[in-house]
Amino acid sequence: MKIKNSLILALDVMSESEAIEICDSIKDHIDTIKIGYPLALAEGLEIINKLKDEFGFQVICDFKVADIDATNSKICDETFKAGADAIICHGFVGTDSVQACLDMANKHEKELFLLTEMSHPGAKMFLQKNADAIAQMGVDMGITNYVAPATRLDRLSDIRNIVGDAYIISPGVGKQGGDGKKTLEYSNAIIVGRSIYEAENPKIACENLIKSLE
Ligand code: NUP
Repeated sequence: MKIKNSLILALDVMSESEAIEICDSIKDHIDTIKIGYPLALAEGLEIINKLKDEFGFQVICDFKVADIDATNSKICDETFKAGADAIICHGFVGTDSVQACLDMANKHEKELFLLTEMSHPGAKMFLQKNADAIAQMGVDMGITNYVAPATRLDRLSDIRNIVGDAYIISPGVGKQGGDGKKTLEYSNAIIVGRSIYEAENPKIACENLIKSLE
């Protein structure tokens, strides 16, 4: 996936009108939007095509798919049918569950991102202990896209070493404390939400962030 300015907007706002207003202000700088449960539950999956049609964005659906294989297939199928260019799934559920997501992504000729270690403090409790194995599972399965944390660069670096030249996108820059420029030493793109959409002027926040990455 090619991502303008190596910057993905996490659009976790709660209404279409807010989403459109923010997208309109940042559209010159960003071409890839990540939506998750907040906006999808508030406005339905139709929001995906609205964002694509109005702005020409690529849309990544952050649904952290984590069910049995049969259910994962259905979740991914519906998401891709609704227009998503990519979906994020969890890895801790194991090969069969992740394979179901990969098969559905391949069927629709879309992308799958495998979430390895999460960026928040709670990820240290359970997920971190298995994150290297999750990344290795992804490599063994031929997965070429990963999500890994901007908040722990040592862990991001470890995951980079495991996945080689695969594509990594990283959340946790800004509000969660991660540094964008340092993150991009290991990662292909950063995911930023609140520091942009909660800013008084999202466009300027975006421009300042992009400058800080140079
Ligand atoms: O490990 C993860 N951490 C994380 O923050 C995996 C994620 N998908 N996210 C998402 O990235 C989170 O749900 C939010 O949509 C975005 C970060 O937003 P912010 O902290 O920049 O506001």
